[in-house]
Amino acid sequence: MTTLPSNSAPSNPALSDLERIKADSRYLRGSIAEGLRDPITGAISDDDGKLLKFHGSYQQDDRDLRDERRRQKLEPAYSFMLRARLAGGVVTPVQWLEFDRLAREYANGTLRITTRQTFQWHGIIKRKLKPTIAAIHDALASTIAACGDVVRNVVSTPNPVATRAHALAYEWAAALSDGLAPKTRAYHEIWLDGEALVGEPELEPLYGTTYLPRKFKIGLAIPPLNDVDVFAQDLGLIAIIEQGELRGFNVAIGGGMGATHGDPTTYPRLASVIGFVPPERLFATAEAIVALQRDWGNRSERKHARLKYTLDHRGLDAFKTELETRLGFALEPERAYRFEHNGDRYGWTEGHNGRWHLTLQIESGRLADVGERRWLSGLRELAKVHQGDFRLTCNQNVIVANVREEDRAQIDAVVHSHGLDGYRQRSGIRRHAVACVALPTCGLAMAEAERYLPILLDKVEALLAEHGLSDAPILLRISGCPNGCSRPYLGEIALVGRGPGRYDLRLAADFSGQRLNQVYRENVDETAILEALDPLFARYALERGHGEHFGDFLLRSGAVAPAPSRRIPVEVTV
Ligand code: SRM
Ligand code: SF4
Repeated sequence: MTTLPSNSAPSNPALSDLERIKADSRYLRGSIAEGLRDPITGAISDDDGKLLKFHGSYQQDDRDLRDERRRQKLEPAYSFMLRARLAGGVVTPVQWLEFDRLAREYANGTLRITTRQTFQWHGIIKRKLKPTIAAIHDALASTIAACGDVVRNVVSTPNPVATRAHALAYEWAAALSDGLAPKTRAYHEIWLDGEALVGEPELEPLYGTTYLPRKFKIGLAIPPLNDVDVFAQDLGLIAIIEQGELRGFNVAIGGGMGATHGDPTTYPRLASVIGFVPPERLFATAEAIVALQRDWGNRSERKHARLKYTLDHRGLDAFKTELETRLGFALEPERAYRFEHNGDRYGWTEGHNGRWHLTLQIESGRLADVGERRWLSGLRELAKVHQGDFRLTCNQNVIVANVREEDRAQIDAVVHSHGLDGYRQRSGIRRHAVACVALPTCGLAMAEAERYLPILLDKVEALLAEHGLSDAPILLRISGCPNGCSRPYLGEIALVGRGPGRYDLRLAADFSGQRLNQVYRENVDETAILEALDPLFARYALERGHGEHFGDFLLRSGAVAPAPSRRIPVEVTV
């Protein structure tokens, strides 16, 4: 008798409710248009809320106000988060000025750079959603498929022109983002008053009527920089550049961060490298991987629907064999590569074409004007004078890119006058810290992240200073829940929210996004976190090797034991 593993779906599982919603939605239309016109409520229906994600928006409510509004018998303070689809995080100055205007006129007065190098606007009320999306469209950008069960915004190493091959790699990322986007006309009809199709069949050749089982993320890295965290992607592409020429891409599949506390059948996983393809085979390969996940992914249990679970349940070899059969060619053996780090390089760098690029640190990606920090205004002023473009990074920072030598002084002056040059003085850990949004907008947050990061950093910095470690570059990541939007499982130090003021403390990832960390203390408060870190910093200060990073030290010294290997049951068909 064959027993099914506990995390596999039953043999005839019912489809998840979202599969019904997608199938009935007429290619993502649902009744969104009608719901937007309903003046009685600031919300839309549950089903439409799920479909709205495919259009790039989430219905949220201000969680700081929930209890008070409940007491006053008012409906929650509903608003909408909107996310742009910006392949490779490229933004022109004209677009920047428009996005900034939308932030101030329609949203909560802030622009939020995300860990997938795009913008989010928070706090847009229902009747402003349509004009905001229309304005984004007029600025030659879109929000389609920024969320939902589709291929999301394709991320790419942002530093634009270190070599000509870097620019080419970015073009591939943009081509994948465009080519794998949904084709439904629903977006145009609902948001842009496009004509409804009459009599003509809707074409959605890749996705069909039910789209993918779950979100699908693609990222492209150019070694030695792993600034997109390529192993956290469903499909990670590692550009292989030899003698300045782009030869092709190593293909890595099945990365993902999301997990659920207390459920060992969910887990973060690093992508597995399965081979190499030359550039001319990239698109077909990516499309075939997406299509195979469309066909094999779990449509009953959304918790197990990402590609990582498809691979672990069906077997990596079985997936690769089916992929190559569908493609009609075999992937070549993977090529050698080496990553050095997954952070950003702050300050000025020179590109291959004599233009300059200035990377600025934006703490938690939040562009706002608060006190002395005039970051939203500063970037607006830069956009007014800048002749090149901007690049958002997956570490929530921004690069003022393609600056002429003669314009650098002017850029520096604006940066300085708006307090945007703080990266120069910040400690090593602050320069490498990433936090997800969490409260008050994220409906899934269990603990604070973005708002808590500066408070936590002050205390951790004080400890590091006591041990003479202020300059040590240590990757710190904090997420308000185990979904892992700041990719916390790749932090040398990470806090993953469990409840108000309580976190799992995880330690000992590496410095280049190639090793997951592990739980060191479960469900602890700030005092316990600092007490746990203090002796580890003391040992690191005294015992570290030359250039040895904190995460590597913790493992080598035995302060943290190596992670036990996880046994993943392969699903057996009975
Ligand atoms: Fe995320 C859900 C914010 C990157 C894994 N994520 C959410 C939602 C939409 C909450 C929700 O479903 O109601 C959050 C909205 C918060 C808010 O108020 O803005 C949210 N995720 C974010 C952002 C804004 C975090 C940030 O601080 O920058 C990032 C936006 C990316 C973008 O521009 O597209 C963001 N999310 C990520 C990443 C990192 C990445 O992709 O490199 C991950 C981990 C990688 C992965 O996908 O495995 C991530 N987000 C999740 C998950 C867990 C998915 C899973 O497989 O279990 C959820 C929950 C879900 O999908 O059910 C989630
Ligand atoms: Fe929200 Fe959790 Fe993602 Fe943070 S990690 S933004 S709390 S879903």
